[in-house]
Amino acid sequence: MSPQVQIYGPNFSSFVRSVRLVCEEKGISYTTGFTVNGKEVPFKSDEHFKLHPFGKLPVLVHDGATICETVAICRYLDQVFPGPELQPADPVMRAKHDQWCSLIAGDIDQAIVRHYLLEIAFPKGENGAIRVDKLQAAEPGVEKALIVLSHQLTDQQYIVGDSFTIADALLVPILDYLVKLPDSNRLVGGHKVLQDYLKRVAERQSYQQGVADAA
Ligand SMILES: N[C@@H](CCC(=O)N[C@@H](CS)C(=O)NCC(=O)O)C(=O)O
Repeated sequence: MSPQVQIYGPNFSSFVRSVRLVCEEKGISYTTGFTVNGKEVPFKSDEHFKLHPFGKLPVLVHDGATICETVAICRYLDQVFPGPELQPADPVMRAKHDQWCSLIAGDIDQAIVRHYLLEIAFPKGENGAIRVDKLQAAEPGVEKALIVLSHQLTDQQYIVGDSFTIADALLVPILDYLVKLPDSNRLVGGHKVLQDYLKRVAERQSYQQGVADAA
């Protein structure tokens, strides 16, 4: 088995960062970018749609296989590579873990990244202005997501217990972008549990190399 994987996608993508985090946690060597097997594959090109039917990122390339969808990629990496297990072994805990992966890569990503952060990062208003009405409309969804996450993290270190899992790898890049906003205190200031969680995560080497150095 090849010890190295390719992650198709840019380092600024929150989902690419999730895969980077998993690689860092497990000690897997990886590359990122728009090259697949030495060939440039432009975003949304026909070649890209062959890798992901909806032209999304990331896509994993490993040993002749291509795998799309972040959760599937992370589970594959956890299964085939040695290193710390990033999913609980107990069936109920595994199901709870999968439940949180689904919630984070689905509803929580939609509320925080797609509806809120992307409006700030890639504004679509007149002359490239941020559409303040869109941000205001998205804020209740962000607040709801933060309440749900705070509740889940109240009595435990990580999303499904006291060990870092794939669910955390999915969540950390999202929250990391949110707390780096200039007015993040307005949204995250009341969620000490989440701030403590991010402090804990930032002490991990995987965060430094998988997220902070990806900037
Ligand atoms: N369901 C996909 C979603 C991935 C996704 O939305 N990725 C973003 C980048 S972070 C993307 O590809 N955006 C381009 C688009 O939606 O066309 C997954 O979990 O991997």
